[in-house]
Amino acid sequence: MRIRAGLAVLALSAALVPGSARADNPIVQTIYTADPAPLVHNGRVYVYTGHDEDGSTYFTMRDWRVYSTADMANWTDHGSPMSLTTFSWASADAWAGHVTERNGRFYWYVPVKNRATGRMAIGVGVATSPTGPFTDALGRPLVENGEIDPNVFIDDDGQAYLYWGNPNLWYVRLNTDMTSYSGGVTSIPLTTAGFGARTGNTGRPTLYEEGPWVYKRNGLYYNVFAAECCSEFIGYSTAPGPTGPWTYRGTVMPRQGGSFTNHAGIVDFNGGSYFFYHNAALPGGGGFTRSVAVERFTYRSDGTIPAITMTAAGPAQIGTVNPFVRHEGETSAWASGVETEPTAGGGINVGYIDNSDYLKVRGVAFGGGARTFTARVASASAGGRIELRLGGPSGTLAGTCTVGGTGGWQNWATVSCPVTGASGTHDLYLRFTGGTGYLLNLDWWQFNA
Ligand code: FUB
Repeated sequence: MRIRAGLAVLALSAALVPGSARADNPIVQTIYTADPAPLVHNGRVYVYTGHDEDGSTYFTMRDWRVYSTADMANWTDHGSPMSLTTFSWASADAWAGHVTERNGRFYWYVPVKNRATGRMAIGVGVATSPTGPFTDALGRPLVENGEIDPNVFIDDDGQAYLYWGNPNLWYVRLNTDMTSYSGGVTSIPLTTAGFGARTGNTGRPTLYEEGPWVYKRNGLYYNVFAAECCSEFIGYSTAPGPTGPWTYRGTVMPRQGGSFTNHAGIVDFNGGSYFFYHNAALPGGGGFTRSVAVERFTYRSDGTIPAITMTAAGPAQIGTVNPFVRHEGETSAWASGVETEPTAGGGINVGYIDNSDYLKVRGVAFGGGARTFTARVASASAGGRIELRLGGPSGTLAGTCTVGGTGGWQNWATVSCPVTGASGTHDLYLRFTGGTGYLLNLDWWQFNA
């Protein structure tokens, strides 16, 4: 799949961020992503997403994806560690899931269509790493009532709750194994006091539509959800306990961004609070070709959530990137024109690179200066060049590495070239140039001082 940073992104940037030259939202530019579920683990934010297929005219989704960051600006693509094929009993609809960690295991709760019943059911993938691979924990659905969008919250007393639902809102109490539950499937009453009154369409009594995101902060329980389809906005309710009673508190994110759905996930990381959502910001974007984005926000002193607006800039970077250690090619703030793919032998590489494609790495601290640049590359064609530019894809040229053919797209070789004028902190652009057709693949890069 090939999404070019074109007029749609520039138009969104101009519309949402007057005067801003940065445009690092949405956080994934190589494919369409949806339904973000963030998880903080070991100093990184992992975001688990769905994957809208190119040209989709329905929620045509076959696998899930994982991305992570340490600085909220540069995101690493970890590929697809779970798909419909993980669940032998599932036939379609790899929709909005949620990952939680317990006792060193990562549990990925997902809604999929049960082939046997034709209904939506909740399956559980399990892994020992946040990036998988995930396997089917049960070999069957954990719970099935035709409804979607699972979300798990583990309270301070260790009791875990699985919430889900559209058009209703349900929960079960999970056992500590996270793959079974005690007691029955319980309905959360959708009262207008709890979830707001719908003014317009349909027979639904409240604003609640789908996509619950339940968490606890300073003793208060929050349920942030997609409201009042279609199009959806994001609203929220609070409660004194994990099962209610809920009180509707208002809008978190208004209708914006060109997708008729939205889907929320919230985490605190490194002293900041971050709101993940999706929109239609990439070229070709729409209700079935969505993209995950993120904003930083601050709770009000009374714990209420301010209205959050979509931006094309995204959050400020935390810290800087050290160029003198190895970086994966698939870690960037913006990837223009390229794709990622599994690398033979493991990992991910950047591929399908054409003339003028580029990768932006935000906030690279060269300090007193870099002398050389080294990259792991492969090319089944005649190769091309990697231009090292500072501040923009046409910014100051600090070096050019020539890449020749290596005899295959997975035949890897190391190339180096001299660097001049790279000192201080800059956004680094790896700009690829050459002839027609695919030029080269990039696995990793590093500068030397
Ligand atoms: O992505 C498919 C569905 O669209 C999700 O399950 C809902 O939350 C909505 O975003």
